[in-house]
Amino acid sequence: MIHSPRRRRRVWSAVAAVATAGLAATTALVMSSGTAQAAETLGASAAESGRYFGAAVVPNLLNDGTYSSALDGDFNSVVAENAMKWDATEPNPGQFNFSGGDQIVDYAQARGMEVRGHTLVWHAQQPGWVQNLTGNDLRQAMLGHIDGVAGHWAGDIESWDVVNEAFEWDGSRRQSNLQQQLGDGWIEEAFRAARDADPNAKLCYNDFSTDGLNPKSDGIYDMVADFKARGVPIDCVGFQSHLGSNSDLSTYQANLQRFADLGVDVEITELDVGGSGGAQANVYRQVTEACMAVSRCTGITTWGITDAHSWRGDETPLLFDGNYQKKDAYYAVLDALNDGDSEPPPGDGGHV
Ligand code: 9MR
Repeated sequence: MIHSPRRRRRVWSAVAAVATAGLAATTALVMSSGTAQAAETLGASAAESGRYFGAAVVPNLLNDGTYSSALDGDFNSVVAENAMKWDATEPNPGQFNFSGGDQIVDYAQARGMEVRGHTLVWHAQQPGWVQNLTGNDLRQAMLGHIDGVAGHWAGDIESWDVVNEAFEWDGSRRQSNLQQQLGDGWIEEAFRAARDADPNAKLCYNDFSTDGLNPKSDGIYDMVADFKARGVPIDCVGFQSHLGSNSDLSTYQANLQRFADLGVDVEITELDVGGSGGAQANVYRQVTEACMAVSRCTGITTWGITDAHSWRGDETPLLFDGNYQKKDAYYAVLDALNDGDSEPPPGDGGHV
């Protein structure tokens, strides 16, 4: 298949990234009144250890000045909350619509931000025409979708969530249409197709409720170990991390580390924490510290920017409140990214 020529943009985005990073570093040095190294935005702080700090975004909101100011001010990576999913990108067989995703990629490249890809194959948000396919028709649809979408953005995407949420809590495979129609091999077929379509993107498996050593993360661990042993292309595992203030994170870091020890990167891909105040901030801090402690944890993405636009908005789970004010959780993350060297929040006597 001949894909549109987005690939050449990588060079320009790299130039822009260097320029932006340089500016950010200079600004941080000039503005910091405390320790010289503590950067003052999430993105710049993460970048100091070679990591990214990202947010899930919605194309329409990129035109909202308050939203885009918050995004530009603190984040150096974006992912489409919905715009790159199967229902959005291939509403009819072989007929692609890249408009929302293109808007996000263009926005990011103009600012030197990285782009994560989410998600090529998932049991949810499939267009109607896919839901009724069986056997080899479904296989061909899946492979054609991966070729079309990953091919279109080839060279633009840092890491793709190739397969999303294919496991159950007990570590068994989810009995989706993909699993039932295509059998166990469908996940590796998807990864091989993604590698062919975009050899430059890192390829991730992504899931939720994998926030520690548990039967579900065990099942995924076994799959990744098997892929690595047999040379199936996989580069990273995404830990969504949809959490609450009471989440038990006692084995969170150990879980990240055991995956990293298999030879894949790990990424926190959809972080949000229901709650408020210090309890919420503490969970955010623990997640950030865990990522910082695992050298192969390459970055953190929060599943949105502001509580005003969140899939679980009534739980106020994000770093900025509904009026775009930075919350305790924001300062906890910033401080953890700076290894405890951040300035305290305005009007606060000490660290969160
Ligand atoms: O945040 C997304 C929401 O706007 C959509 O309605 C929903 C549809 O299933 O998907 C949400 O994003 C999900 C993500 O793609 C995969 N992990 C769970 C996320 C929250 O449901």
